[in-house]
Amino acid sequence: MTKTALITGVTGQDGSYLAEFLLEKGYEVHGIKRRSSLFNTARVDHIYEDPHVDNARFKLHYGDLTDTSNLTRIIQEVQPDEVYNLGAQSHVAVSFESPEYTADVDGMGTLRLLEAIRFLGLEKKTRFYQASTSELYGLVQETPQRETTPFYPRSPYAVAKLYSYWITVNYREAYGMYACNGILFNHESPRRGETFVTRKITRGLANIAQGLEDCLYMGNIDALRDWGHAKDYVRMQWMMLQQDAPQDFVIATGVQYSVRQFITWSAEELGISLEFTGEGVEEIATVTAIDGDSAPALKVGDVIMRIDTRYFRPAEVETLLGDPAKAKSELGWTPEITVQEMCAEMVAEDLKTARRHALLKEHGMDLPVSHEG
Ligand code: NDP
Ligand code: GDR
Repeated sequence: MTKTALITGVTGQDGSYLAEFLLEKGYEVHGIKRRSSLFNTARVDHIYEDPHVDNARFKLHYGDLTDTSNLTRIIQEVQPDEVYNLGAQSHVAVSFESPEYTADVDGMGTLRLLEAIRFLGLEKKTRFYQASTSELYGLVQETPQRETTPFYPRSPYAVAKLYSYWITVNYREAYGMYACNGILFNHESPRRGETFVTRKITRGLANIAQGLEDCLYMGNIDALRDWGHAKDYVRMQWMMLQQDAPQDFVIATGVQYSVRQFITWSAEELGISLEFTGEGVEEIATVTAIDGDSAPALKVGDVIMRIDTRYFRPAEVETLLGDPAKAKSELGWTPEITVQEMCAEMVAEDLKTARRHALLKEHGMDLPVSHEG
């Protein structure tokens, strides 16, 4: 029997990898996309199937996590075996600027989905995955963080996700639903949104190397994160829904590095050696050597990173380090891609794009480069 999955947030980083993964497993995959004035399906265009063709296994529906009626209608139509709730206003810094919207989408959105499943009498059929987050640990109470570590959220995003975590547990306990939380630590890829720190760095440095930008402006580069690859993490999202009983799991690598270290690695992938000097907001990174031909626009002595306080957050999560022991012992899951391999892949992809843009620029076809992030 072909299984049917519904993914909210299918146009995002994780949604696109998960859709690919489930299609490979033979699923019929439905995704919810938002109505937007521009196309927003770039991450899933390569798996798009013409809905007019018989037996299309990948289908998109317009919808929004703020709209109960459309969520209920889509679930009724799709009758999913599995729902993956990946949709969210997922940017922590943005959540301070749009706290109410973030609460609505990231908190109430989860309740709307769970209620729709229950209202439609699907609570014994439909399994539910909630995209929970290491941001729940916020001001960390224990290191490394595991399933039993107390939460202390530090942003409107994390507080909204805390509601979603507990409402998922509650529907499991109250209605016997197969509902579980994956408490995922940061995971990245070449498909990562451009304003998250890793992608901002790999894209920014590739652009600088090719002469499309001058300098990377960063926030708190002392922050420590446990970074994995999104491909490894979506595999685990699926595994969590294939067990005899629903449980919550921490998904992490168990290793942490600073944002500064990620800048150093990314620069090295471009053949650039950097020296960090100065303290606090005065800190800068200067080019000390250049190897190879990836950075034709740079010379020794160029300053390519500065601190801009506008990227500081009203309350920061300084350090996160996960303990994936339970996922390993109970599900046999371990990450296959290291953070250094992931960084190399991200830089290579962004360099390809930057080279194309530099070529266009050389021929008088200048493309605007967005600096926001
Ligand atoms: P992205 O930001 O890449 O994707 C978020 C998705 O949610 C996009 O498809 C976006 O649509 C969609 N979305 C946003 N608002 C709404 C809305 N109102 N209604 C419906 N859909 C909406 O996130 P990731 O793929 O990185 O993360 C997936 C999930 O996992 C998120 O819930 C995130 O909070 C959580 N998470 C992520 C981690 C990470 O490190 N990546 C770690 C832990 C948890 P559009 O494309 O139109 O913007
Ligand atoms: P995070 O990811 O907040 O951990 O949330 P992000 O990549 O945005 O920040 C990581 C750390 O880097 C610091 N930082 C900067 N961050 C950004 N975006 N831009 C900067 O210029 C910058 N300079 C320093 C941040 O302060 C932070 O400490 C991500 C999201 O995917 C969430 O949805 C998810 O739940 C968590 O990871 C786990």
